[in-house]
Amino acid sequence: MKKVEFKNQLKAASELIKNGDFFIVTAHERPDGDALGSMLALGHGLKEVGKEFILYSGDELPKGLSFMPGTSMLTSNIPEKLTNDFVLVLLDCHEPERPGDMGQELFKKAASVLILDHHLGEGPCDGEERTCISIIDPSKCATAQICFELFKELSWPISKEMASCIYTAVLTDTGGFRYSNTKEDTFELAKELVRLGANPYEIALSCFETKPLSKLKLLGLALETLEVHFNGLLSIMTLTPQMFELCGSKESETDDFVSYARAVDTVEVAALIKETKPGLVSVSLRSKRFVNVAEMASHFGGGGHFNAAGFKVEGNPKEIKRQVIALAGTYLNKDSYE
Ligand SMILES: [Mn+2]
Repeated sequence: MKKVEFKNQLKAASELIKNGDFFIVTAHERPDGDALGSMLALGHGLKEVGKEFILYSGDELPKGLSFMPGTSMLTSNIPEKLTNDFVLVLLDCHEPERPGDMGQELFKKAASVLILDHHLGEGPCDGEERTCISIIDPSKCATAQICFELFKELSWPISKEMASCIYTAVLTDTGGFRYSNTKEDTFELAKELVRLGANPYEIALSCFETKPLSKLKLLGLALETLEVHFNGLLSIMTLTPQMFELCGSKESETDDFVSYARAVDTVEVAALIKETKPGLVSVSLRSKRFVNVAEMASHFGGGGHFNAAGFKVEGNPKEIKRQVIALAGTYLNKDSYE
């Protein structure tokens, strides 16, 4: 997104917020630190200026993110008699179905729509007659960075709570300032957030060093399944419903497992193949440098970023694994598959 266009869209978005009275704010399902951080930061801001709003998430709050200030504002209930007099704010995703069951309905009913996202892809605003503003900027390290810039455009004061939510989003979406989306302006943003009251040590402890034992036990089982293909260029880890049951752990606890597969020295592409319920398979893909895993995921109806993406399909996990290996092979320029 060009700078001028970004600035113009930001202005339009701030007008939409100033003029709106009632907002339904949501993000992609199985929300991560950026999805929740963006929602909560916006919630704090809307509350401060006296706007009515709902922060909707159909999922249970992931335990590891429950430290974020303002989680009591989240709800999984949308009033049944919903007038269409609301602004839908879609965060950290741009497809109306990404928030889960309610997504499409909210998108249909909304009087106007605002989308803030940093994933690759086009928003649904083309051809819309109502106000539909989408700011999709993959150059941003996190959606919360766009939120922060929007708050500045609105001249909202940024509280310690808002700063902490945004810092959490930035820290988690950059993998602790390690991923390729970490740039000069990421550190500038982080510096400003710390100045505004975010506590880097406490947030880092909460994000990375408060794992439930069940999660580490499950990670142990997952690591047992680690295998490599194409001379070590592709690594794959697998999780079955039985493993979840054995460890008493939840799907939300596996969000960073794929990074262990990616950490193998020879690896370019890593995949975590996870059968959460019998027949329901979700796959996380990561790459280090040259493979666009968002494009890989799009072959299965998914999407994401250049170096981090995923998809969810129904089917046999063994068959899906075979397909992932075959597809990865075409990206890793191999003549034959193992
Ligand atoms: Mn994000």
